[in-house]
Order: sequence, then structure tokens, then C-alpha cells
Amino acid sequence: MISRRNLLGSAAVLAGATAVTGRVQAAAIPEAATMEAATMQPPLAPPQGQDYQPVVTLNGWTLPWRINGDWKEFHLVAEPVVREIAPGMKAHLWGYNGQSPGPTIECVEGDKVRIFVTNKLPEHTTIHWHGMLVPNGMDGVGGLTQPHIKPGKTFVYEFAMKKSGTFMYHPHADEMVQMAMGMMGFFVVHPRDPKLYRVDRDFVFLLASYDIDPGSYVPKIMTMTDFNLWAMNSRVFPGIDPLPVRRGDRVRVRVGNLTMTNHPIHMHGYDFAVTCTDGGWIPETARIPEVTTDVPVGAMRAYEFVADEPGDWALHCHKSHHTMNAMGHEVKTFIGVQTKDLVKSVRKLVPDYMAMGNAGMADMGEMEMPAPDNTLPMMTGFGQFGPMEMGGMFTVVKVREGLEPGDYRDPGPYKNPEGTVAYEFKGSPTEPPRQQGKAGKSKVEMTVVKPGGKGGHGGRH
Ligand SMILES: [Cu+2]
Repeated sequence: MISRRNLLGSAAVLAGATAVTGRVQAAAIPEAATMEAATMQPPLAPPQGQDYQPVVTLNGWTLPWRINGDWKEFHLVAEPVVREIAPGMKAHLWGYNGQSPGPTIECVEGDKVRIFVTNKLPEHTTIHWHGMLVPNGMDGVGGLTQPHIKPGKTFVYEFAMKKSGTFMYHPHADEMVQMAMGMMGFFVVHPRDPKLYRVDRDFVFLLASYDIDPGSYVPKIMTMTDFNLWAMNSRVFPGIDPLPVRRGDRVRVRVGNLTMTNHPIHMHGYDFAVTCTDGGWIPETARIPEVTTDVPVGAMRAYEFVADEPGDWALHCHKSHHTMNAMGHEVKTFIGVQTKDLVKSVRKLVPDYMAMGNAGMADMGEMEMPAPDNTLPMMTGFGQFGPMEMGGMFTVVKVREGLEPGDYRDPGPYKNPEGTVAYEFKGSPTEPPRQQGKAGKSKVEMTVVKPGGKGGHGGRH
């Protein structure tokens, strides 16, 4: 028989035990894994008793965890890092565990997660778990929901995964600086039912932008819109990993945007449907077919397709300035300008001077322009058919027959079946005369209307 006193007693013991469990176990900090490489690391297989298709982080990795009782424990270290943005350029950023972005955190709906965050930055920080449903005091807003994590200190975040989905983490302390410096990471929560929303390949990346002057290493943190490096996982083309996919795979691509502008992410070769946002899964009846999905600032989109058409399919931001590197926006437009005489006179002062751009800028894709150290060419990269004239947020989905599950190595350029590549016309060289419509026969007449004297806006120009 349980007396009232006993009942109270055991409840107190239970409550005490829970508290003690939390504090005592949190006293032992798990080892913090760190990553030197800026290339895609193999996905981490689910632990025993759990089943999901692990995600793959472009040019990134997944944070190992340890099981402690019924908690999954992770350790993030906020610290200065050196990130290779693409071969030939390194940036001095802030990130987590040796890289920017930080490692991807992966777990399962219902998991209890304890995340240790050690601050090795020169200033305080916090971590906000973007999109995740957490107790208010775990939300990571410095000053509002917790004291800041001072340099040298470690804080502990503890929460249960209330729902599956696509999330990210980033500081909520001196945010403008810390995100401009590269502090961000992906957070994926898999459904408890392993069959729900299952795909064969699941890729993740975060969009970031940096403003790094040619020849320098540190991003200019005050830049608001005029960035010169548009990055996927703090990498730019041609440094971004391709997405190798086996023909027939169901594929998910998850994108988060932590830049200061929207990015219409466009993929060639397929139509797809957005299936998940940072707010949750989209019901099948509400999905619409698209080939471009706009990823707003501070938002995430996951889209899916079945890879039934082999090839090398471009995947990029559709803002054409975002597929360029180290772009100076003060460059003058020279299209149509006769620069010959100008070049002669400038060469008297600067012997190496070259005029570029009077027939477009494609020639920049081919040539190796002299540039300061640690500077990437504006448009670059070579494909099997020539220069690609790209940079920034651009990569390639490589759909191939018979890739092994879990094989994410670059399969090289696509071998197009004979007779399926656009080709040069080599028939009769004489073009038939261009047909002219009715309007073409008579001279087009234009009436120029001069601004009238009564007000308006033309008078003084
Ligand atoms: Cu963009």
C-alpha cells in the first residue's frame, strides 16, 4: 500500500533523480570532433536501433555524437577557422569545429538531444535552433532567453525533437558580424517512421555570401548587399562538390538561406516539388511542380525529384550575378565600344593593359587574368566542351547508371550518347535571305514627342 507520504517521497526522489541525471551527465563534455577537409565526407550511418537515410553535406560533414543514457550528446565549438572557398582562395572565417559552415547535426524525431557549445571566439555568442520547436529557454537568443556564452565558457542546450524536418543553427548574438563571418550549420531531423518521406539520396547546403576584397582574407562585415562571393556551404564554383546520383534514385535537396537576399535556386533537366520547408512537410496535395524555387532570406526549402534522366545537370542560383566570383560592380560596360585607340594611349602608361568586354565578357572565362594572391577569377571552370564561365552558386547534379548506394564520388563528365549533343551546322554555307514581314518593308517611322513647356519632368534635361 502506498501512503500519501511515500507517494510524495518517491515523486521527490524521481524529480531529484531527473535533475541529477541532467546535471551530472552534463558535467562530462564529449570530445569535440574537428574537420580539416573542405570536401564532402561520407554520411554517418544511423546508430543501432534507428533507421534513416543519412544526409550528405556538400563540402561538409556530419557531427558525430555519443549516446549517454537516453540522450544523444553533441559538442559544437564556435571558433575562428580557415575555410578554403575554392582551390586558390582561403578565407579567415568564424565557424564551428574547424570549418564554416559547422557540421550538420542529424537526429530522429523523438530523440532527446544535449548539445554542448564551447565558445572559442574572441567575443560572446549563443546558438539559435532555427525552425525547431524548443522550450523558450533553449531558443538561444542572447539576452532575451539566456545569458551570452562568454569566451572560454561552455553552455548546454537540452531539448527533445518534437517534429522531423529541415532546420539550421546560427548565433543570435552580434548576429550581423557572426553570420557575415560564416557561423551557421544544418540541422536535420528524420521522421521516426523510417518509411515516411524516405529518399535514396538527401543533400544539404546553406547559402552564404561574403565580401572579401581581392588579395585579402577576412570578410567585410559591414557589407549589406554588394557581396562578391556567393557561396553554397562557404564554397564557390568551381569548388562546390557535385551531387552524384544513381539513375532512378529519389533525391532530396535541402537548401537554407542565410544571406541578405533571396536566391531562386534552379535545376536543369527535371521538374521537382518542394516537399518541406523549415515550417514542416508540405502535404502531397499542396505540392506544385517547379524548376526554380525561390529561397527567401532566413528560410529553407527541400525539394524532391526522381532522377530518371542521366546527364550533367546544372544546379544554380538564377540571379546571374550570383554565379560570378570576386565581382567588382563598378566595372564599366564596354559592349560596342571601339577600344583600340584607348588601349594605345593607356599602354603608354601601363604596358600590360588589356581592354576587355567590348564584345561581351565571355573571353574572361578562358583567360588566366593576372590577379592578386588569394583571389578567384570572376568566371571560370572548364567542362568537357570548354570554359563554363561560371562562379559563385553553381554546381552540377550528375545522374549516372548503376552508382552504388552511398557512393558520392565525382563520376567525372557525362558521356553523352552519340547524336544527342547540339552540333555545328556544316551544310551549305549560304544563308537563305531573311524573311521580312510587312512592317519590315517600309521604314519604321517614329514620332519624337518633345516635352511640353507646362511642367512635366523633361524641361530642364
Ligand atoms: Cu542568388
